[in-house]
Amino acid sequence: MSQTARLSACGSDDVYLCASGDVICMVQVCDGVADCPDWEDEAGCACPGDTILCDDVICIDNTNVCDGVKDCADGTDEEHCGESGDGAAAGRVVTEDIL
Ligand SMILES: [Ca+2]
Ligand SMILES: [Ca+2]
Repeated sequence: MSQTARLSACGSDDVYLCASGDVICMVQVCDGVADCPDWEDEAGCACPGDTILCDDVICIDNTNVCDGVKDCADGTDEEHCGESGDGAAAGRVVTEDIL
């Protein structure tokens, strides 16, 4: 879809400019899907419900935490498995009942 078509699809002026120059709709910001090439539109968003922040950029389902597979590029979802209490990084919500 061309930038112009995208803009008209968004309606009004509710658009977000990615650092890459791509234009997305404001409703696509923090919707859990990467619309900017570098996930920029999802950076800094609070993760909804049953998800955790991954790489400080994206949210992954917390059923993917400590499942033995690295879902985060840096493996943070597998990093603190088996540790207790303050082993978890600040801001990450890792519940005990995910198994
Ligand atoms: Ca998005
Ligand atoms: Ca995982």
